[in-house]
Amino acid sequence: MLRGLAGTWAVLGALLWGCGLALLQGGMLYPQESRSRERKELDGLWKFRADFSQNRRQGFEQQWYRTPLRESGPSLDMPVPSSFNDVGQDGRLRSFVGWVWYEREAALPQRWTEDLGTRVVLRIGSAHYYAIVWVNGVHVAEHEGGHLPFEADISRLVQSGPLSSCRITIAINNTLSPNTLPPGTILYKTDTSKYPKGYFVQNTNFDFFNYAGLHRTVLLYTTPTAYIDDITVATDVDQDTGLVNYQILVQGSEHFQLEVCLLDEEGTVVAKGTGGRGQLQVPSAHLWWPYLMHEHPAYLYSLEVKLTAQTAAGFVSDFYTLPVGIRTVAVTQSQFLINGKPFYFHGVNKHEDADIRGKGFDWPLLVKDFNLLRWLGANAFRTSHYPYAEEVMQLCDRYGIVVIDESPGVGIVLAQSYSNVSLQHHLEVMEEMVRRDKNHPSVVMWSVANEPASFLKPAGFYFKTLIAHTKALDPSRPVTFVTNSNYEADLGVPYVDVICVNSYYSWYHDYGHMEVIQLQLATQFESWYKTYQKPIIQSEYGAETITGFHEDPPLMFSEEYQKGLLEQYHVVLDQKRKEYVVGELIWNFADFMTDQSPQRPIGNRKGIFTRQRQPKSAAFLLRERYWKLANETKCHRSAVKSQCVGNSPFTF
Ligand code: GCB
Repeated sequence: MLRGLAGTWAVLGALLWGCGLALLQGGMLYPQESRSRERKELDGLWKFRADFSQNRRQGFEQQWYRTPLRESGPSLDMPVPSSFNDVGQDGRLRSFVGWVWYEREAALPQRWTEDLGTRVVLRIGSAHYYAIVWVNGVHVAEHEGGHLPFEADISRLVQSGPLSSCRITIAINNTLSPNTLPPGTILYKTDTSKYPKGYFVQNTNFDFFNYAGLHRTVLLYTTPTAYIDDITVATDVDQDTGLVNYQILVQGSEHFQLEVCLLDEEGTVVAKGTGGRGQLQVPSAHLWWPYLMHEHPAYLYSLEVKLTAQTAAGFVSDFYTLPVGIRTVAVTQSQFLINGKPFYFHGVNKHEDADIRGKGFDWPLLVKDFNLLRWLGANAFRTSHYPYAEEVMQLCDRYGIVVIDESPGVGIVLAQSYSNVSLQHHLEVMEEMVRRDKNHPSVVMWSVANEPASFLKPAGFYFKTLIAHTKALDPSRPVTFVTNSNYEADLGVPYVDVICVNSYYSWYHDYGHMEVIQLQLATQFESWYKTYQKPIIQSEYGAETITGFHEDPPLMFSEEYQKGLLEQYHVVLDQKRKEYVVGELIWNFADFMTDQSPQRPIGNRKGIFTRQRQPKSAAFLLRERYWKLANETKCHRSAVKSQCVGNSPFTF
């Protein structure tokens, strides 16, 4: 039964396409400029105030959203996008839990406020965690969840009077409870001999700092009042013909025409269609291949969509262009196939994390990270442990970096976090995530969670429901969650397509004993495979390493120990990848910030790069390995084996 599920999955995917995503209300297309659309970023300095009052509710009691923030008290300058935690000198703000208030005046182009045929939308890329938004004191949106975008149509508000600007106020609460994703608990310390009155701490069960604030761009954009609300593409390949199945949703008019046009990278039209749903056929299609798997990886077509709609004001047009990569994904009992060829994930786990800005989006950091990934020869990463910025996904599409797209379901370990309330929220988060990322060819698998207590009784129903829901939303991709439970006790793994397993042999146990790694890792793989006959990814492994610490023979925390531990893993990975192991993702790409604890010397140091993105010795080891693996893949496929010489990074 289990084996059957994995095997038929690819076929079912194609058949079910079109029924998927029915549950989602409305689209969340990336806001882009076009002939019919403008965008105005509101990045820069915002006014900011943390509500330090005892109950953290002074802002609501005094209605800070009603008037400019400067009128209700002092405020700070706060950069957006950025976490608020690390930019100041006030230690209380770094660890603040509760409501913070952001405010910004935006000047609006005259046409936006006067042309009633224009729709003005406020879009917030990521506000961690719960956000309430007002425009000119009027409540316009509320959103739960820190890593996915949300929007409000503010046309009526900005077009109802002679306005040239609008005041945007956003209150954000970073408190995590057993029902949020990720979950957390607030613990009140009531022993007055030890703690002041009302003292509480935020506890979490994940290993990264709970940075908060406006982490991604806040912007205003326009569309006509009749507009392209959503586009869904799912691609397939028949012999050498690429098939692009598309579905387009329109809002604002019932009387409209849609024209679609697919262009290749040279700008030549290769296929055309009309209507809200259809299939485009591309003879001799250039497929989207992962980095290092093809001479021309990451080939992207452009799907140009034109809407012509009748509105009360006459005919309007809307234009949207979606990058499209034609590729297939399938899973067998022992392989992960991209375009029908075995794909081996050799890559990293990441975090959105850096000095000062915390989780704030930053272009230089992003470009540096992608340059490092390509230098390393990494062909994949997992968005551990939450969805990353949309711009990250776009670069993955463009560079051919394959993504396991993970939800913020990290640290689900309390019984309460398996309640119906939690499950309902998790289902909604998956809807938002699939809605946002469904069209990225780089995304090849959804991960619904990381290291949940999947041995607890309710975990079976929880993961069965969650995975089924995700598959209903998107039948075209496999679904997994990342486990560290025992293979006999795990109640969620029966429902995944690929088993992703984390282990830290000779790190969290058998400290210093690297000699046990090979046996323990081989046992791990064999146990899982014998039980499930599904492909396996080593989704985390690694060792804490303080850059510049050297010990030979290797001791824990030294660069030599990190290298040595990795080498032991690689011996077994090299055996098992010939059988059913389909990937290895190092923990972690770079050092990152965590909560303070005796095990974390200013954050987690398992990066192969420092937090400032400088390589540790292990980075060079992995670089050699990843390029070698890439060369091997190429050699397997190459008709002329003599083209593959040596293992040097520079032969590819
Ligand atoms: C894990 C977690 C990851 C941690 C890592 C560690 O298993 O998935 O979030 O940071 O271990 O370093 O302990």
